Amino acid sequence: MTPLPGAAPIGDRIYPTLGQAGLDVRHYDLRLTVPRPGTLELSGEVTLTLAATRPLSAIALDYLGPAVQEVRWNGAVRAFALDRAAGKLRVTLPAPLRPGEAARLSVRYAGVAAQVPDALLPTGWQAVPGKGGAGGANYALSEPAGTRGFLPVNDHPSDPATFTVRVTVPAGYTAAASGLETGVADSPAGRTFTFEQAVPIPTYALAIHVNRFARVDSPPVPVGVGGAAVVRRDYFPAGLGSRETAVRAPYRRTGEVLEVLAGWFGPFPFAAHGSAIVESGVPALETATLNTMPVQSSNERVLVHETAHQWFGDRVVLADWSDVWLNEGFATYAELLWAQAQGEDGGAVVAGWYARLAGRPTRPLPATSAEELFDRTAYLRGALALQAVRAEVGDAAFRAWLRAYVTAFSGRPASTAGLLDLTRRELGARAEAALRLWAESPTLPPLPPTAP
Ligand code: LEU
Repeated sequence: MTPLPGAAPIGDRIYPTLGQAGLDVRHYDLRLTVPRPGTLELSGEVTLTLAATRPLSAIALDYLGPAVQEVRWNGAVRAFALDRAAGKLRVTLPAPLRPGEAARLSVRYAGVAAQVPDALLPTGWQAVPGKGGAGGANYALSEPAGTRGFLPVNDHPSDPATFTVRVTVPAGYTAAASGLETGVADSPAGRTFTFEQAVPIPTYALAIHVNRFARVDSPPVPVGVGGAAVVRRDYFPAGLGSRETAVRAPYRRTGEVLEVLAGWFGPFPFAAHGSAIVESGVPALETATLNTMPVQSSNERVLVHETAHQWFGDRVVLADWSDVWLNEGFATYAELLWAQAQGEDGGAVVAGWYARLAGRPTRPLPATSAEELFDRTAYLRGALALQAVRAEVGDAAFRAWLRAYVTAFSGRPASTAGLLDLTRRELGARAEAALRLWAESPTLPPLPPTAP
């Protein structure tokens, strides 16, 4: 189907249908009701505050979720077309939206959330049925493009936005979401938890959890922007039984993890940080301010990895999914920085990464298919590329370069080309060449040295 004029997708190299070119969603104000946790039933009302970077005659949001009941444009009811095959909710505008104008688009919907299939796993809204008559749980696990299964969005990381999320759940349940909790209110519909995510994040990084949780608050750590105190809270499912002590243990070190990583990457970019633990066999995900952590991934290494993604992925955002190594390589590299801060042998970590790549097919860092996005190249070759830069310039310049990258690309789409340019400017041609070899060579470059 040809897109409406003025509603072309962004043109992602891996997911060419995602997003709308020229659309800039500034804010999502979401009310979500989860009437029966553990099922996929939900209803939602979302108002997008949006702007255009080129004249738009129509809005085409990514959406695969429950039936749409009503769409409003600046408060007035408006016709819409739900194109299930294309995964788009299209609204033709009464007059083109011009650059510099802001508008509000509201969507009301209810029914059953769709799981969005991807190369690795079903993404989007997840349901964990309760055991033995007990209530179940729900959470979002949306990388790369699952948010559209339960929320109409401009579902591409190059358009990060702020969020207000209000989640209404039955009595006895707790909702958690990205950002600071700003209110809890009871009504006949249940209990409503409100969260403000005041710094823009990509749509896939939005955390939403519903469960019978124990919330554990910990002392804030002053590693935020300008020394701001970062609020800390973790959510543990009730009923972990004999596993509880082991599952909770790594999260006691979240404050130290923040301190070590902020020492390298610069201030923590958000107002809060912690983790919400889920009981299902999914991979961990770096949902903003609240890592989504499966029980079986509840260890320090994964906690460090997902926490590093708060800088790389959640604050520094991707221009294109093909460059996802910029997320995974930096987050994997953080595992080495943490190990070294614990007095461990960094050389062994780096050699271990290299051994897992040697003697197998390899590829340049930019991915060319969805199957490649989360492979060993993205994680391990990505991390080794950073070690090659560090080996070239030493720790002090490497630290300054990491911070310069975060500063230059906070809330701005990053790419391999952008990082190479920044490297040349900050560190010179030799460091750029070292990085470029790892980014572009069809073969595996030699093992970079590790200082003792
Ligand atoms: N970004 C995740 C990670 O931290 C992986 C994703 C496939 C859920 O490794």
